Amino acid sequence: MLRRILIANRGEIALRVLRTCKEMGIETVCVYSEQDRDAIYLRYADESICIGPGPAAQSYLDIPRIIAAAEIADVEAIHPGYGFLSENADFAEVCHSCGIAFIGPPPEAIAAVGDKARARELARQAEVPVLPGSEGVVRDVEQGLRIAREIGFPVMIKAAAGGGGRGMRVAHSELAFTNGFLAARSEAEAAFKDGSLYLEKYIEGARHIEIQVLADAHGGIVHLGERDCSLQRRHQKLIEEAPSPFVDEELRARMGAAAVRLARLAGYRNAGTAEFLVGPDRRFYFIEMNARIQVEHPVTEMVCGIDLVREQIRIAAGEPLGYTQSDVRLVGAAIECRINAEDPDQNFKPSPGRVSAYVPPGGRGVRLDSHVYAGYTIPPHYDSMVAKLIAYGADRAEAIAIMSRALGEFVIEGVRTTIPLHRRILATQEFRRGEVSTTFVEERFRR
Ligand code: MV4
Repeated sequence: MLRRILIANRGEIALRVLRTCKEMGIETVCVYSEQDRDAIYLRYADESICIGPGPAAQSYLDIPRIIAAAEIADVEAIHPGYGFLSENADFAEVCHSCGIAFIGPPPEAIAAVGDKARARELARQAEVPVLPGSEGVVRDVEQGLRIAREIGFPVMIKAAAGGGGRGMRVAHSELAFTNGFLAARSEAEAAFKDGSLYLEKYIEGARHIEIQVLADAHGGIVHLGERDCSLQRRHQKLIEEAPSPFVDEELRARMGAAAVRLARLAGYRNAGTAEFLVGPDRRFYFIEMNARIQVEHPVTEMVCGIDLVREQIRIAAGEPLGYTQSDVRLVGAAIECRINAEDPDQNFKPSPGRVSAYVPPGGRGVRLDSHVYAGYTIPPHYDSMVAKLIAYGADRAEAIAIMSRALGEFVIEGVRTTIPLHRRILATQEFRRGEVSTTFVEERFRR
């Protein structure tokens, strides 16, 4: 087993990874920016190293600084968390060449699924359904138009280096296509330094459902069921749940088998997530694969009783999974609300600052993943997510009841948060019936 791990991240996920390391008897090394000096998890770590100023480019995204810290602290492995360097194939490569295990997929697998056009081709080869679209990237507007006419409007123009909704455009007509294509290209070039684009038929009214997979270094691959992430606002997920109220045993088995086939063909290892769109007709289409632990992983942990970070560490250490698909049992229902320090009255503008009062919820069925404490100052430099509140119940109705109760208890003062928005969403009939579309929040909670 690994003896000492560096956690190359911050906030709740740094604490989340640290907790599992402690439970496994693994020593922890945290790195932090000058803006994160007061982070609570630094007090729990065996060693903490400041790696630079607040801006992530000079700290959490700076590969040489992180590798230097890892060598000084003499760690055997690096856990990248999510965001930052977690899906950077070059970083994974550098780790390995320095004799440090990267707790994630092999660099080749990160690169293969990180190119979304390539991932689409891999999916096709693995006989995983994809939407009608381009084969690989599109050269220019003319070629794009030809393909768009073939597949029929509306089409979606997506950045090969993108994902998570960035650099995407919907085109409903030929004229809109030309404009959208050029706009998406500039956006992708600016955001990812790669203007490569591909096309997909645009489907409306789909649910966003993702399958968690685990793959060891010995050919063992399992899926851990789905998470329903349909409740989003501007591509930011608000609420996730497992299992999906929309997915039955049969659909789960088919989507799970598809995700496993893709992982096998991609030479995938460690934890990963295959994202699908599922139409009202229950047909599913692969859209992209995420090569990291995801923000919403706790809902899967709750229903399958598996610590995903522990599995990531064991896999990176070369251990076999030790169980097969038939050993995986999903029990109960879990819901996660992402609590952001944002002001819903000011178009969700970030609301950093000092937390003057903090009363976390607790009790039966409640899990709170957060690094916040009373007196903590939320720095303005980073993502505004400050807590993940997870409720677990015997079924969805119980999970909703526990979540509503916990949201009622939760007090965060000094900054604006999305807690009141979550209370209102949980109170709607639509959410309670499990009938929310991806446009629900924008339509129903606009002001
Ligand atoms: C789509 C789509 C419709 N058709 N692709 C959003 C996140 C990114 N990973 C992919 N996304 C979408 N891709 C095709 N071909 C609609 C979305 C989408 C969406 C999906 C789920 C939940 C909310 C959404 C909001 C806007 C767009």
